[in-house]
Amino acid sequence: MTLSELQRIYTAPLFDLMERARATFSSHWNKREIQLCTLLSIKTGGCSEDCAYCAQSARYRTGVQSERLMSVQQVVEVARGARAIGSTRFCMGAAWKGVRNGDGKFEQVLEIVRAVSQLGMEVCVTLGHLTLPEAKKLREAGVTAYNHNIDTSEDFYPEIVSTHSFADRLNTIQAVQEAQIAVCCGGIIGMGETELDRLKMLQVLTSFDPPPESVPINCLIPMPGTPLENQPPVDIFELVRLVATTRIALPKAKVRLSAGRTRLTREAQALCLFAGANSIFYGDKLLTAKNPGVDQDRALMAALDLDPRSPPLPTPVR
Ligand code: SAM
Ligand code: DTB
Ligand code: SF4
Repeated sequence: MTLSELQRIYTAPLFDLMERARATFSSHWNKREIQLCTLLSIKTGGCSEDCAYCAQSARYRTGVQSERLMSVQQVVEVARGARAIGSTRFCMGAAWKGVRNGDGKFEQVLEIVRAVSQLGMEVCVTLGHLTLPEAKKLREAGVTAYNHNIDTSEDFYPEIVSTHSFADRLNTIQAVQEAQIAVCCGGIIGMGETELDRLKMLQVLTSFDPPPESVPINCLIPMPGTPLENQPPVDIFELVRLVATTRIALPKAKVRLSAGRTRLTREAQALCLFAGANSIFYGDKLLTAKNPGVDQDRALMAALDLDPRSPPLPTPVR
């Protein structure tokens, strides 16, 4: 889609935009269903990169305790817990610049993936930069999706990160696609970018071939100690417009209402879910930040008559 097409969609009268997004959503998805995904930080803090939003960068004093890579057993235990509460996707994040084939840490991640992939959930990892050989190994180990966000427009990117480039992000995404792993790619709003930056980001997402399987839309959580700690919250109608425009531009993508739900009211979340968001992160914690509690999300789903997406049928044992 061109930027001007996206602008035309985005700037329509709000209720027209929502109606259109809703219609697109209903014709491509079961509109009563929502996917629950659980996140786990398998390696926390001490990251070499300087992403201005991130509590895990070693450059900022954020109070996040660095933790070594978790053991296979520890991760499997958390993953089982996620499955037990109804999550059908388990996403593991590591605070690294990237991973390299042959590295002991990467081998351990592969072990973790092999174990988690036995549990029957979608297995997503977000490990930073990689190239084709690493992507192929992850796929062989059982990864079904790789999360790597472009986060904002190419123009605004240098304002939030200096230790790697927008082009580096795209190269990783290309390697993931070449290895035939589903791409989960989205961004953050509320970092000081303009609405045009957000649409430019969306324009890049629509140019992916194939289009991203999932698009996380994060609202900045202003983590204390980071350069963005004082950013004001985003306007709810700007968020709804972006969700709706994403649904229209990428009808088959799972649109995830991701970080920052603790600052959204139930009504605000309902508008986003009406406009075509069909997935949330579920569980008390994101990577290092708070997420609404499980009980609160259960109550929200009940109030909105949404059902968690059913897990895939287990493969019969012969
Ligand atoms: N190190 C890997 C990377 O950079 O891709 C993976 C982990 S990183 C924490 C994953 C994504 O979480 C980021 O791309 C960003 O979109 C989101 N994120 C991180 N901190 C956030 C914050 N404070 N508020 C909202 N989203 C955040
Ligand atoms: C994504 O786009 N959002 C998730 C997931 N991908 C890895 C991470 C949100 C992190 C929020 C900040 C934190 O927990 O430190
Ligand atoms: Fe490191 Fe990822 Fe955080 Fe950037 S977003 S500082 S790469 S963990």
